[in-house]
Parts: sequence; structure tokens; C-alpha cells
Amino acid sequence: MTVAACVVYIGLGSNLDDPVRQVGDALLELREMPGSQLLRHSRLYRSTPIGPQDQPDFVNAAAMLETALDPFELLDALHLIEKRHRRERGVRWGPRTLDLDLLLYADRRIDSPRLQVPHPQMHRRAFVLVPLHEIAPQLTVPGQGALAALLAAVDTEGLRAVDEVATG
Ligand code: ROI
Repeated sequence: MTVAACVVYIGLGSNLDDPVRQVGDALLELREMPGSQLLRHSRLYRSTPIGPQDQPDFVNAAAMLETALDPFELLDALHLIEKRHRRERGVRWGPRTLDLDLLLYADRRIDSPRLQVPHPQMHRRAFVLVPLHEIAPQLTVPGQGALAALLAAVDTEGLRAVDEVATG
């Protein structure tokens, strides 16, 4: 069956094994993903860890895709990319080579054991909201409200665009 293409948003994160390269390569892989088109992506941001602090800083970014995949096919495709980056699942909130989170799937709300959309923590996390706002400032998060208002309510202190870091 042909599914009408939907706009979706993906959050990317890495804090192991050259995180800038991990996230850069993942963006290239999203560009190649079957049934999908990468429409836009944010800059890369370096961010202090949320949760356990005894781990390296993260690099985070956000991507906007148009996809004909349904949410679960898309989730499988994201997991395949994570697997190629040798993502080891197991340590909850521990360091990772690559994390790809399906943040938003059109204006859908999905609550299944495998997948919750919008991503249940996204509205509190500056490392998600800042890159997302860069590519979609007008966005509304279903059930949470305007992205700009969510962003205004979080502390963005620990976040710097990677090019700003490089040039001081
Ligand atoms: N903290 C930051 N800054 N960036 C992340 O991508 C990230 N991912 C996580 C936890 C451990 C919650 N903390 C994070 O999964």
C-alpha cells in the first residue's frame, strides 16, 4: 500500500568514539534512507549530559525528513543505522555511539510499548529543543504546545553549536 509522505523529526545524539563523526555520518545515512528524503538538518551542538554526569559530553542535532515509511518501519530503519554504529543497548542513560530518537511523526500521537510519539521526554530537554527550533521554529508538539514556548522554559546553558566551540 502506498502511504502519503509525512514530515517527521529525528533527534540525533552521540558521546562515544568521535561524536562529531558519528552524528555527521548518521546524517548522511538518513539522506540515503529508503522511502525518505532528508529535508533539513540543524547544526551540531555540544551538550553537557542530562542524567548521569560521569560520562563524556554529547553531540546532538535534529533532522527533518519526509517519509513514506510508517512509524514502525521508520523506527526499524533508525535502529538499523544505530546498529551500524555499533550501538550497544543495555546501559540505561549510559554513554552511546549513536542514539536516533523518533521525536515527531506528522501530528500523530502514538503510545505503544515499542514507540511513544511525541518522544516522552523531548519537551524538557534543551539538547532536543534547541536543534529542533533551529530547523522548525513554528513547530507545535502535540499535547505539549508551541516549540518556542517549550524552549523558553528550559535551561540552554550547557549547549553550544560545534562551530562556535571550534572558533571559540
Ligand atoms: N544528554 C545530552 N546532553 N544529550 C543526549 O543526547 C543525551 N541522551 C541521553 C541522556 C543519557 C538522557 N542524556 C543526554 O540518553
